[in-house]
Amino acid sequence: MKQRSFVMLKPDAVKRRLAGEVLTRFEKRGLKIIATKMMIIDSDLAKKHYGEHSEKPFFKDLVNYIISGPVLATVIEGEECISLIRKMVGATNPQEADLGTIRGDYAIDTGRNIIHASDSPASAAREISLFFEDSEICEYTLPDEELIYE
Ligand code: YYY
Ligand code: MG
Repeated sequence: MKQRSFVMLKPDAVKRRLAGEVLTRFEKRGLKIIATKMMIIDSDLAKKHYGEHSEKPFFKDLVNYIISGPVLATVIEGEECISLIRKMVGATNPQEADLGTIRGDYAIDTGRNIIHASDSPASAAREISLFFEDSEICEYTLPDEELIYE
């Protein structure tokens, strides 16, 4: 099933000049970027985005960190792409992330783990609507889709 996932390159990724490299991984996999924008998010949006963690001890640091610099908010589309992207991203704690995953290749600390990706269809829908208007999402066909999909 075709899915959309919300992917966000965190301030460490942008400031370490890794944004292009990380997006390239998704492009090379055959996934389609259908929206992206750089933004400095305010604490209201950050708290909503990470609402499920509001009672966790790391919540305050997480919010302060995610508003500390620019993020690249992105929507990616592809067959079953929510779980596919989570596999490409790797474990939350980069120390436990396999080599070859984004976090396993570029990150060291949990609190600076480069990237966010939706963990379910429900969170993808919620997160995409938090960050994007429908009019900001671009529907188009890739010329090589028949080489990517059966
Ligand atoms: O979805 P994912 O980003 O892999 O992990 P979550 O459990 O949703 O946590 C969101 C975010 O919170 C994580 O990417 C880093 C931060 N965090 C933390 O700082 N310390 C923890 N023990 C767990 C998560
Ligand atoms: Mg999560």
